[in-house]
Amino acid sequence: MIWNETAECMDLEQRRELQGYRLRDTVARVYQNVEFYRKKMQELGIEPGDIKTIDDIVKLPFTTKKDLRDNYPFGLCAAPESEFVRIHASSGTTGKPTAVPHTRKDLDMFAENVARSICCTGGTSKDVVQVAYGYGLFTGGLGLHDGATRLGAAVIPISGGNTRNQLTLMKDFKSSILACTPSYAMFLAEALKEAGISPEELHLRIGIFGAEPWSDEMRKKIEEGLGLTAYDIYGLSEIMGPGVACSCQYQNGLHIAEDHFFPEILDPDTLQPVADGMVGEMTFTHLTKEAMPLLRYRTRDLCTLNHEPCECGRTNVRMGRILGRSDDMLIIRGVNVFPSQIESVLLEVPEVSANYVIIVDRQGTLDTLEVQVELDEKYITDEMVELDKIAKKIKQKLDSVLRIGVKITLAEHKTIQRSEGKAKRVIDKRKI
Ligand code: DLL
Repeated sequence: MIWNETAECMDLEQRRELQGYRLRDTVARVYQNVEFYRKKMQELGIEPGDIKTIDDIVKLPFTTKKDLRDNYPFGLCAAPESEFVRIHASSGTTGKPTAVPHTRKDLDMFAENVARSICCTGGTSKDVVQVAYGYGLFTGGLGLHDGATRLGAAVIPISGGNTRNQLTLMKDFKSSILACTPSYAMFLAEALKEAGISPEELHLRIGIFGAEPWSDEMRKKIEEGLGLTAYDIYGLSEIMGPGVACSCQYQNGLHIAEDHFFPEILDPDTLQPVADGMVGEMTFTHLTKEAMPLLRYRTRDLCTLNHEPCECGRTNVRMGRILGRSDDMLIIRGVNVFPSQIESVLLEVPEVSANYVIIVDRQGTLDTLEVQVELDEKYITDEMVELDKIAKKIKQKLDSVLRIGVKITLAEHKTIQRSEGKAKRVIDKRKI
């Protein structure tokens, strides 16, 4: 089912026209109402009249997380505060949070886009959606909640945590869709097994997972553990929340709601667009946002774009899985390392589980990289020779993928901390 066929299957030229029309409107509004953008555009020597088609987007200034912090809380808003109906906030790793207000129309657009995403995964009004993302300032809980409600599905607003209860309600209320972070989905799969419940006893058929990087290998493990088909949902508070993009049944990228958020993939150094299939930084421009429309917001998320039509019938552009963030890319002895590369290797090794932590340190002037990974419970053995063999196998694979030496530490089952929300998988002691 396609939720909004007109928008999602639109003829490409027609869509570009719509995007151009909406961009002109957005630029005129921010020029009129937001001093920050007026000044930036004046510095670049451009006026709203210079933006005629969507291709003119390249003339516009960029926006960064720092700009949001410098103008905290409402300095970048284009609508009066009296029109705000909800204010979300995202906590940064440093300093002040970022405030993200929404008008009534913004929340409507948010719910519409999440409903579209749920449909993209095959969800319908007959589904029972267990929303195990956190509710609150984080957009995961309320975002999925409003989207599922818009679709007409039944919502179980359980939020994250309370794992035992999650399993009980999942079984008793016949949840057919589970929405949470992929790391929490893994944890729920483990808890299910421990409780002696087989996935066949449940009614789960779809998982809508996102908010943190994960891999195709992790997807397969979750699907197996929970007996469902898992989909990737992407988004960020500054742009909206979940539902900016979502994967479809073909599992080959995430369709972006590009009639609302115009994506560009840029080389993070030159800020020039890169070709389809090349990795770069995802940048979004709001096309319909009222409260705080952002121009060319640099997300720091690294991924690819694919403009090829999709077999599902949607014509909107697809983004690849997030490979990492340019700001949490680790540079170890000069080599760029993404945690997702490490995860992909670990998940190919059947003797270990998907619970791992990456520890980066410095000895003297030399960076060190250690990966602690739990043994899968099926492979528990006290034989040192066996353990040594497993560690060596992982080390060889990782050394060749990353091209730097890695220390592997095998941990006993259930000794690495689990997470109910976004997992913290990297400890960089060099920064402490
Ligand atoms: O994580 C919104 C969200 C909620 C998305 C629920 C999906 C599901 P923030 O807390 O502002 O918003 O964090 C945004 O999380 O820039 C990415 O780095 C990361 N992220 C979000 N979705 C994915 C995903 C929400 N599917 C930041 N894969 C983004 C990888 C993701 N990373």
